[in-house]
Amino acid sequence: MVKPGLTFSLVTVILLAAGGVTFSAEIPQPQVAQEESINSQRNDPPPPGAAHFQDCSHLFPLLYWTNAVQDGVFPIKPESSTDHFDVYCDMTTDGGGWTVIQRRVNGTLNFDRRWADYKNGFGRVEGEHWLGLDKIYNLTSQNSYELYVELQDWEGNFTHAKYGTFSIGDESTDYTLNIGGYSGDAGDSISYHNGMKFSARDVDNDGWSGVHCARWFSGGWWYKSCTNSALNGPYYQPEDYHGSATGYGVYWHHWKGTWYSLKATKMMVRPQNFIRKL
Ligand SMILES: *[C@@H]1O[C@H](CO)[C@@H](O)[C@H](O)[C@H]1NC(C)=O
Ligand SMILES: *[C@@H]1O[C@H](CO)[C@@H](O)[C@H](O)[C@H]1NC(C)=O
Ligand SMILES: *[C@@H]1O[C@H](CO)[C@@H](O)[C@H](O)[C@H]1NC(C)=O
Ligand SMILES: [Ca+2]
Repeated sequence: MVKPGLTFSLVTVILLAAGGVTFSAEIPQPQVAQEESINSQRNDPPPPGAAHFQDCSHLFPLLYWTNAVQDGVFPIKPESSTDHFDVYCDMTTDGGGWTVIQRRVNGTLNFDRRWADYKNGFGRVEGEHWLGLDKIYNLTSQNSYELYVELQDWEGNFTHAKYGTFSIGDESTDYTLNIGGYSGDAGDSISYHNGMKFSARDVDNDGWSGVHCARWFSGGWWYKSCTNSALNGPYYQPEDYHGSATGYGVYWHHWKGTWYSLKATKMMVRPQNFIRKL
């Protein structure tokens, strides 16, 4: 079934159908310094058809029809965005169609950053990155979105938390979090933050006067007083982490308790009305 209004060119279909090649290789990538790839707007013309996709869920049917469903990097253009930008699409987890907004895998990227970086995004979408609050706002304001949080510990266990409602406000609201409808097996460590503004190491919008939660937890988040989760917290190898003696790491209270720093995290969004069966 084709979504009304979904348009793409035959050229794109043929490229994607060619198979055996990664998608990111088929779509020209800008040659930019590692830390700057998310910040730089792409001024090159979008690949044929690509700019019509508002998020990864809109791209999913095309991959499905061409028997080419797999994760990869694609350019998208939310309705309100002036230009297209690259995102990582998770097309395999829980039915696919997910646009990744945050990813930790090995601690290569520093997440203890200022407001401007959290606003604009940092890292490379192929690896560790924060997509950026403006882009997350533009994505989640064009439809009703859900959030999927995937977590991994150091013993190879995966778990997840899913939220049926997820959006953030624009910068005039300090990217206020709107979240609810938890399900999953990770435990709910974000609902506590519903309605909170975003904070970073140079901006204290949390709910605890006298404490700067973003500095204490060393990463941007929607802190209250202070938090049940800090997925942008400092990354530790297991041999370097000694619980309370070390301090908070990549933190999700309701799965592993307070003094455990996770190995990997992924946050991703998808419209609530996404239907996998075509
Ligand atoms: C987000 O949308 C606003 C319009 O609401 C637009 O001015 C801005 O450029 C967009 N930002 C991004 C990163 O797409
Ligand atoms: C960390 O992960 C990224 C993305 O998968 C990869 O490019 C990079 O080489 C890794 N770095 C280390 C030190 O393992
Ligand atoms: C993680 O996996 C290990 C072994 O692989 C298992 O013993 C342990 O119970 C698991 N822990 C959780 C929290 O799932
Ligand atoms: Ca405070």
